[in-house]
Amino acid sequence: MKTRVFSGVQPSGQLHIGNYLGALKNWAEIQSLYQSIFCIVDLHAVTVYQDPAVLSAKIRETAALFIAAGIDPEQSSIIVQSSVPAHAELAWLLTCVTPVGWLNRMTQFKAKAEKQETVGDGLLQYPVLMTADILLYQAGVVPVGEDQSQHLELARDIAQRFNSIYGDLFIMPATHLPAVGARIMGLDDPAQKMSKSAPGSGHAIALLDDPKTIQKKIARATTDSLPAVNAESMGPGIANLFTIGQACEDSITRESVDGMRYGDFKKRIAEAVIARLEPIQRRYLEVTSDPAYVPAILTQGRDRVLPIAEDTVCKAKRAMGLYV
Ligand code: AQP
Repeated sequence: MKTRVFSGVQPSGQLHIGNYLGALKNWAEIQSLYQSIFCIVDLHAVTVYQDPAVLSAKIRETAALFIAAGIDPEQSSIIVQSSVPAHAELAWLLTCVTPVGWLNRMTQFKAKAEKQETVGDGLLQYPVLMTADILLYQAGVVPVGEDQSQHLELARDIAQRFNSIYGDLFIMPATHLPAVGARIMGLDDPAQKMSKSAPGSGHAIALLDDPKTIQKKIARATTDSLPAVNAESMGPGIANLFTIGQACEDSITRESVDGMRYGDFKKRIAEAVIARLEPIQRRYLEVTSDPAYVPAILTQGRDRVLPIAEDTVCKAKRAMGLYV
């Protein structure tokens, strides 16, 4: 049997070029090598408040963007997390073997908790739910951006702890990072990860941004006060734009941009991003032209994965002595 791959994206805002280069592009490239399951993790999204009407629309939009970005629904299962109850059920079982100290150490929890007036327990439990997502399908490989590496390490720790208490059940998932684009930073602040929920129109390039908007955002991106690119020593803003360009187009290399004036360099990067996103945006329009298409793909995906998920939960409950 092929190794299983699992990964997910939260439908918590507009998907951006960081989500694409750190996750979706990688998924599309490796999907044929594995038995792949790609998930819209809506239960994760509600760890911070989401407007219900917006969330419900974003779930469909995110699924359509998966397909537009190259996920083939015949080859890979595309699912919505909340449509498979076993995600939440296994998460509870794993919560019971996870020390709170492990969760308190998570940097994403600390960063997100700082921004909340009241910190919901779901935010603390976020990485346990993510562990359940992965272990539910006995995924051997999890392709993610660098920001998720710590959560993946925790997933292995939780799996190991469960196995050592209740007997070997879960396989250890390996982290798979993209060669280029594992960490895309905000255009307005190259010290911060590009993020869906960050405020400001100059922060992220959305996958559905039109060419003019992309040109404008890149033209305004924060750089330093030097006049031209020094390929040997790029400041963080220029290095971030270079990473974006290089991940979008192979012909963008250090040699090809060395000595370019910043204005010309930014135009070149914008061209590469626009060219990379154009077929995705075209496909998105096709995919969404029939309103019944995406829901049908999500039902098909759920029906394919349900038996795997239910089997794992059953085994975990049995191992713990619960009533099955
Ligand atoms: N800036 C990034 N660079 C590279 N990869 C990234 N990913 C996210 N941001 C970057 C990768 O995209 C996948 C899905 O991310 P997510 O939606 O589950 O959550 P996130 O990491 O918290 O992404 P955001 O955009 O920052 O969302 P919000 O603002 O809602 O929290 C993951 O594989 C992630 O590594």
